[in-house]
Amino acid sequence: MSSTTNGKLADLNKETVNAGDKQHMTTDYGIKISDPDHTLRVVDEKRTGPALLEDQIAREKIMRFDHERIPERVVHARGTGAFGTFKLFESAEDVTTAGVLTDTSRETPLFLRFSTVQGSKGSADTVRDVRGFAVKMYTDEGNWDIVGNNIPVFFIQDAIKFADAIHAVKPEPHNEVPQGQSAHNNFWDFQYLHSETTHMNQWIMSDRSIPRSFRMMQGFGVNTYSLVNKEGKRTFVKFHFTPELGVHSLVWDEALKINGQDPDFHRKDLMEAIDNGHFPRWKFGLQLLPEEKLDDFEFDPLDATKVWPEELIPIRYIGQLELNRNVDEFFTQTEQVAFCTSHIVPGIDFSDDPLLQGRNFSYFDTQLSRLGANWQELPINRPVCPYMSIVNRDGAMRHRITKGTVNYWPNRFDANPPATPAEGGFASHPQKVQGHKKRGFSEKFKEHYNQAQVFYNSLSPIEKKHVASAFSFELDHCDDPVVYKRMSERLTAIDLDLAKTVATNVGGDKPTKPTKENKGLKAKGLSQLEYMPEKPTIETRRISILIADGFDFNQYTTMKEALTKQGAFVFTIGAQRQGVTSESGQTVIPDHFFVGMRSTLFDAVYVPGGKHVETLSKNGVAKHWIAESFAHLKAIAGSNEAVPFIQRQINLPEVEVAQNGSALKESYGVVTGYGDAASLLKVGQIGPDAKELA
Ligand code: HDE
Repeated sequence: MSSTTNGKLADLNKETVNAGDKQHMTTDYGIKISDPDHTLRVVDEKRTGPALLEDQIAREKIMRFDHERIPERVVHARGTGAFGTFKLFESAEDVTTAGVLTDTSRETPLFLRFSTVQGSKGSADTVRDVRGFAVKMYTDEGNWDIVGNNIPVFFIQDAIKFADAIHAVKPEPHNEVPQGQSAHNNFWDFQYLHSETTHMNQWIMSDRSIPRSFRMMQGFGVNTYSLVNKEGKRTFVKFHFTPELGVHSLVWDEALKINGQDPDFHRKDLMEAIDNGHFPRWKFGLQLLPEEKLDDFEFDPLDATKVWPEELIPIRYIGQLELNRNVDEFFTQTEQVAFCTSHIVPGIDFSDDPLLQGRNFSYFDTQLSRLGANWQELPINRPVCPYMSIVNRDGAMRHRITKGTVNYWPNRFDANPPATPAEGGFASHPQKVQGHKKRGFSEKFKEHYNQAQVFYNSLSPIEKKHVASAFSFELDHCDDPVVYKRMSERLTAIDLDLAKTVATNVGGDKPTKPTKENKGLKAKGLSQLEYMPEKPTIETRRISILIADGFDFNQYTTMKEALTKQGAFVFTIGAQRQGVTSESGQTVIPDHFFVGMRSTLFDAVYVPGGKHVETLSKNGVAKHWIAESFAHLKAIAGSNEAVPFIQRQINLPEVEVAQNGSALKESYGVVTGYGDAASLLKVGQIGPDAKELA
């Protein structure tokens, strides 16, 4: 969608200036500046004397700089955003009147911000953490924000506990350590003392918390909202976004290394895909629960520490979210965007989900301290539909000018009248409430382990192993025995073997019996292996080709072209960037040289044949590239002379390689072969469809 058809981009264009223009430099009050490089001062040929306070130009520049920073978000400070569109394929008019969910002719512009939770604004991207998935849809009826995560449940049940939960995970107060991770005493102390976190603990210790890309993770609204249809009937709803590319994760060692090698890995990955026209897409779905069925489950559907099992409440996919444009400026767009769970449009309403109730207060409030009273007027936040309140006005940095003599309702002119529901006015669903005014929860909120166990049971063996390793890593970083002993003991409520493994690794007491018997119950949709792309693809995958002087040019170009044709992003990594010469005399300018990059930043590697293998065999970085790619389960391919080179680095006799000219073999994702590169492509292990690739 271009900025002429996307209503929000057109709106932002009104505020956009081009830093590249040759327009003269001015002060902020408009006078042209003749010397931006020297302060007004007392100066002669011999001496540079003191600066003069009179220099309004220098003062403006210095003072503006002094005030460039605003408070970072108290949580989710590290983030990246992009613009996109929402399309509806199927009307949900049976359950809602919301235009965005019923009018299939619309394309609704949106902004999506991804984030991590724990780290500061400058922390690394690939930390183990929940990822935020916050969507602002600029609908014809006002802004609708779904402020979700990539994990469908949350740590706590009551918003009053949020400050404790966040203090416990954030760097500890005495020394501001650790940054960008939850592996410390306070976090796990809190987790143990709140058994309601047990379910979320399983999710965050799974591969879900180290995604390969923002483009390859699910988004969940987490909290329960309501939809209301034209008959006034209410249906509870959970929102789902399922990525077209499937759900994929890094391996932990890789994530740790990328944190140092390229802390911006995820934000660059998103920008790279969008800039190259590979727009990430998510299917949008609803889980719907008619109001009268609220009591039909052994858990309370309004408890945000529980999922709605898909066997009981299937997802109805009705639309698609696409990201198709990067931001023009980080601060005014990604940093100043402000989400509010309370931003809903007619046809959508809240529920009594106790987390949502608290969030509805918190988000608006936090924007006031982050951005000031007029935060909704900021270009990125204002709606694209007409909006007007003669009462909400003034405050710091108000810039809209509202003409007229009255600023209250009702007024003698009938200025700024409310709209009836028939005219599109928002009307809260008339909900009947009952109960006693007291602190606490109803009975079903008190069960904390069932779904945690089902989640663990539903994982594949390798995913389970990763959960055990993740708990072991985290608790190993806790040096208080009270913390790691109690937490490894808590795992007996999930699975005795898991508890034993973790206790052994981290020095917990040896668990002997389960605190909750594991009957092996499983459910759909929990293992991320269920979310593979409908059509396997290497689109947008980053593939490295290693070359040094003497590489086989034909093999290099055949492979590069075939991969590029399939939408992969191919990078040539050479012994030097000045130019690498092939056996047949052609020179290639590599994208990077060996030491500038690492295997971790790519999904696969290819080594063409040729005499260059002699150089590669003596180069520690090139050798490590192959060994590390193998350890991180990447696809590896090689031709001719590269075959024994690859095998030496992998050093596993059971990984077979071809022994003669015609044979092509693959094993453990390693594809090697003799002959031209085109015949290697036929193996099809590095692409979607062997025939297509060849
Ligand atoms: Fe947030 N959360 N949250 N949160 N949250 C914020 O609002 C809060 C919760 C989530 O990209 C803050 O604008 C409370 C659940 C995302 O700008 C703050 C509670 C979920 C983002 C806040 C929760 C989230 C935030 C800080 C417990 C998943 C980043 C800055 C009741 C559904 C949005 C801001 C962005 C940000 C409060 C729990 C997701 C302080 C009180 C559950 C994605 O208002």
